[in-house]
Amino acid sequence: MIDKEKYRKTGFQLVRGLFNPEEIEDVKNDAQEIFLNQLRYLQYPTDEIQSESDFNNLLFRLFEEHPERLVASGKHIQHLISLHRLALDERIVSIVKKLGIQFPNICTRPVMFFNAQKLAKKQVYWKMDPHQDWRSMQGSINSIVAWVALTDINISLGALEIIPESHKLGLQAKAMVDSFGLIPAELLENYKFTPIEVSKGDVLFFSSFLIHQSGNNSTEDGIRWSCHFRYNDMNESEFIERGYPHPYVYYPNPELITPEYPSQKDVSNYFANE
Ligand SMILES: O=C(O)CCC(=O)C(=O)O
Repeated sequence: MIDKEKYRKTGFQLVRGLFNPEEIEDVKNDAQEIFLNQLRYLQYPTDEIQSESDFNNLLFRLFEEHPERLVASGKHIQHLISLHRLALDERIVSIVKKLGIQFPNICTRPVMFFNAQKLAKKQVYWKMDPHQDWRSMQGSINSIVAWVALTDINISLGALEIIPESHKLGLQAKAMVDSFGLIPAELLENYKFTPIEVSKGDVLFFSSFLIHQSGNNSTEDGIRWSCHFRYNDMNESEFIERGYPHPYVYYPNPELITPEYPSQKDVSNYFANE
């Protein structure tokens, strides 16, 4: 049940089983299929995959041997149609409205995370320090984040950790580091994080001012799959008054990433053979 009063007090609302496991598996399978295309192309032994851990180990190998292919695949995963559909799903939108957003709008593109230390060159790519999302969003004061579990996530897989009621502290993230508005360590001395263990399909809604951090994925070969959506309220009066700031920048690389590609022949061959 959605309890707006409790949400306003605590800064979060956990909705168990908002999506059924099959719907969630479809989204994760799409992401894995993108990686599998690269693994097959490189002739990794994908036929021998029998478990999640077999798949994960091939992905760790891909990152070691061809990090640029893993990173590029990860970028395309952010554009999955199934991921974007989830962000637009009426079940999410209606809850965001019940929690106080009158005219919900997408704040920024959806993101999918697949966190494991073995898939990251920097800590921020698998474990985020305490931060508030509002600092990067700069949207409406009632903006909301929906954090969707794409797999079961317990403490050892790095359950998200939050500080209940910390949204009421207001904007404490003064500086941006690696695209996140980090919280000064002194402030945290007086607070305790609460880990939120979730099952696939559960959704944690929280105020963009709620202080949170990644838990520690301490598993040997587990990947912590999740996706995160952010919503503004286009009817919120101060957002209107501030002129609807939008801090995200998105532009294409001006270089040809595959040099000399495509030749005229590549293009005419494709259309000739279709
Ligand atoms: O999933 C996580 O561990 C942290 C994600 C997060 O905090 C964010 O995207 O703002």
